Amino acid sequence: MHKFDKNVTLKNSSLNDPTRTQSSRRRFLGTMGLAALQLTLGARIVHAAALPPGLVPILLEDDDLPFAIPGKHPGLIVLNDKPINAETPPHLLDPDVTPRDVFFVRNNGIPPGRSEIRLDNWTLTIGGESAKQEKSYSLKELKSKFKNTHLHLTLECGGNGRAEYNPPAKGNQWTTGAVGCAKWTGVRLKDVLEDVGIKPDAVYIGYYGTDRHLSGDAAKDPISRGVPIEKALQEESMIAWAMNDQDIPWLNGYPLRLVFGGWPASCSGKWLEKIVIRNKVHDGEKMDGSSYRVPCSPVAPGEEVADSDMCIIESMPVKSLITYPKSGAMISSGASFTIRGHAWAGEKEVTEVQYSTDFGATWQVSTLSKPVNRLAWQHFKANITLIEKGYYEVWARAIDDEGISQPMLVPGWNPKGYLNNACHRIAVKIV
Ligand SMILES: Nc1nc2c(c(=O)[nH]1)N[C@H]1C(S)=C(S)[C@@H](COP(=O)(O)O)O[C@H]1N2
Ligand SMILES: [Mo]
Repeated sequence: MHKFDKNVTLKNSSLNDPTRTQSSRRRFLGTMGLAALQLTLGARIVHAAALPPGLVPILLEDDDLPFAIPGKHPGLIVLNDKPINAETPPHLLDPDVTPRDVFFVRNNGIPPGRSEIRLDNWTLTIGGESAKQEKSYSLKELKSKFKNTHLHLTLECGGNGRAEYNPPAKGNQWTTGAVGCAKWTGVRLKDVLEDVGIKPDAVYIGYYGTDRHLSGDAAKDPISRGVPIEKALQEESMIAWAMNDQDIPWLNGYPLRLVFGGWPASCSGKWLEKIVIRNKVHDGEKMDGSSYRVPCSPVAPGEEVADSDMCIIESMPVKSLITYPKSGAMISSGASFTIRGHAWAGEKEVTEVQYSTDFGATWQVSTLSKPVNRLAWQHFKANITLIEKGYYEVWARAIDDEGISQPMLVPGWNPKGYLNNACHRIAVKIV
């Protein structure tokens, strides 16, 4: 991780207030199921039957003990443990390439047990009514038969930013951290689909993973989404087995997943075992109703929307995140300090990131990098000097190549709280 500038000292922002964190953490621990508690403890509770419900094991009350998600950084913010969902605080997203252990986790069901996953008999099957044949590949075949590709691709959950909608939307209350951009290694989905053969009537693909429905019902899928065939056939659409040159972390889909940069991350199936080529829009779990769909035309906050008026989310909107300094930084008057972060725009490129230190009254232009490849996030930075002592906010606003910029306020309300791309703000105190 980076070091803070010498002249930047840090103070906890109110959100990171230790008393608040501690009490909400304890409350959260108290609601955990036995399995999750044991996972967190890293040990079986021998006399579990005698443990009063809601009692937090004393080891977990130790404030120095990080909240442990297997394979993940202790600084992740856990939103739910049934299933495990965790987001990344902005300052942990500072590196250009999101490290494996900080990449957010979004699960709809029960992940396959880590020890159940066997590489030697893992197969990916391609079928569906618009496939010319059904064909299966072992991991070894996938890796050796097709050209390997490496791409940096941004994945953002469609519900990132949901917490800000009013009336509130049900679901994980993501703030800003359901996003990351890693280096993925795998093969082009296109090459594999073409090896199987695509019938001319193909319009969509759908995926199936080996995770299980929360109810335990084996006949139900936790999620089975997909993308139009045009997106599936893009050069950047991948079947990946590595993240940042190592195995994909267990909770991010080890050993195999789809990666569709720039689209809601729900399209990118984890623990991938089957892809179907469809002659109609894929009708798997969470493709209909209000799941990953928004009103086709704007509605008033709280308005009921008929199913027939909902449209599937495709490319994600323009957005940016300030990853340095951490909100709450204290900086000496007159000292130059750096701000930096990332910006992305779904299928599009970001052409400018502006920043303001006076609540949007005036905007300045930051230095912006080109993406390392299409569908990778871009990096912005600027040097700021503030003289007058007091409280400031730094706001960032990205603009895409069609001239569309991020809104200052939460954009169009929708029943499930998707697509919030409002500007990110951090607090800075000049002392
Ligand atoms: N098999 C499977 N794939 C899945 C999911 C899931 O629950 N099961 N969740 C989807 C959603 S909603 C998101 S946002 C991304 C999250 O990917 P990550 O956990 O690697 O961050 O995975 C998608 N792929
Ligand atoms: Mo998601």
